[in-house]
Amino acid sequence: MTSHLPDGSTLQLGTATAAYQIEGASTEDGRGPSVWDTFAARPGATRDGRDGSVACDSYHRYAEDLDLVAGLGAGSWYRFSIAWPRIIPAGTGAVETRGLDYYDRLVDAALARGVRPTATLYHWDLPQALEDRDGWLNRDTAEAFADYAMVVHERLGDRVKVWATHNEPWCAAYLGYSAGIHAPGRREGDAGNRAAHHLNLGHGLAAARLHEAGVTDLGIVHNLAPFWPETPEAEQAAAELDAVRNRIWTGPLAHGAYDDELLRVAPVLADPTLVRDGDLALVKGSADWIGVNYYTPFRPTPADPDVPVHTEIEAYPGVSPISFVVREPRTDIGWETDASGLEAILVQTHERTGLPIIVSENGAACVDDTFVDGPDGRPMVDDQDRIDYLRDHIAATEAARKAGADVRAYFVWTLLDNFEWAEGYTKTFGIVHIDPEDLTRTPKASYHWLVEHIGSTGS
Ligand code: PNW
Repeated sequence: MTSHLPDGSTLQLGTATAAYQIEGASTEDGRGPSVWDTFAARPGATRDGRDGSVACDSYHRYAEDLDLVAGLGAGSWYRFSIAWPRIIPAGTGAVETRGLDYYDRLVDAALARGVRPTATLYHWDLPQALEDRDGWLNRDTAEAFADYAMVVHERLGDRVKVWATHNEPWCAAYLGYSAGIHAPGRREGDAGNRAAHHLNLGHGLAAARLHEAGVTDLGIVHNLAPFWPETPEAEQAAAELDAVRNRIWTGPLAHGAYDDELLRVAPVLADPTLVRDGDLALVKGSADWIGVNYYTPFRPTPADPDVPVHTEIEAYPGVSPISFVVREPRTDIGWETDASGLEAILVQTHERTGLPIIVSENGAACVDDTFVDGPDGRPMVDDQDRIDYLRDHIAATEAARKAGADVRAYFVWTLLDNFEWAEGYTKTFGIVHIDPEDLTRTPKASYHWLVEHIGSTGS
């Protein structure tokens, strides 16, 4: 079998985006509503009250965006996601050809520029019609996901060779169904655990069918994170968090099972009406690579009334009450910066799965209010703090490779300042600035830094 993954001789670099965060055009060409359209319309759901209906308007400006990706260097990778409600607007049933046509144009435009596309099938924009039937709490959603995956593959599979099923199903499950801070905004105790199982199942069902259709490089993208206890008293909680955040995904992939500690923390995962015979066997060995999205380490500490309980913890009814220490420095979104956490999670993921790894997202929200003259004389964001973050994390990725982790590629989150979910447009992760009025794209200093870095390392 030919593999289309980077071969690992050097670390390949690229950038990543997600459909709802950049496309806009949310009612165009027959796109159905998604849970994020519905959720973002609720008062208070996003920090600035805004949604993704216009976003970066990449639905119309994708050619310009791909010029920017191509400008990063020869053969650079572009990770994008496909909006399920553009393809099957009601979640199941009728296929919208105009939605497929859009991704067809996008992929052709990428290839024409020498950009290597990798597609993620699900980055949280569930068709609202499926949420109306209980979304990821309904096992049928997993089946519907596999059907949708096949429709997309049938159209794009001749040109897209590296695929991912889900992006960060942890967020979709726990932030969506237990913490209520992401769509669909439900706060229903351990619903997150049940949604998580159906996301695992959806991945497994889609993987079986995609492999049968000839896909050789199918992955899944997780936001795995290191949990570093601050004190010996927090060790138990750290292990429990590692179970619900990390091992709930890597266990089924590597062993076809949820481990005993996870089952203690999330007993519903032992319920045979939820986890049916054969579900986890389907997931075992189903990934050809694993994506790791990394931003920050977590430092659990015994519950302290003066340290706010992180939203994380509200998502896990079964985990011992704890707080998190967040050290300096922090990015603009409040997440601690520590590149050694990336090296640690890559080595741990290698040990747990043995799979080729892609750092499928890493980047920093920065204040972005310092301007200098750009190469064309126009003002350019001087985001030295983002450059420092990226340099240190790329170095940590190289360190993980030296330590034996099979890391093939590193994708910066993200190409464009975009709709940052519950934060609206208030937090910017882009290496390209977007003018809020007319959506003009202006590369930041970090973009130019990345061009030079890719040029000098030949990756
Ligand atoms: C990830 N949290 O999202 C996503 O994959 C991207 O779409 C996103 O833009 C990026 O990271 C930066 O946030 C997350 O609250 C959003 O724990 C929120 C959380 C985690 C991940």
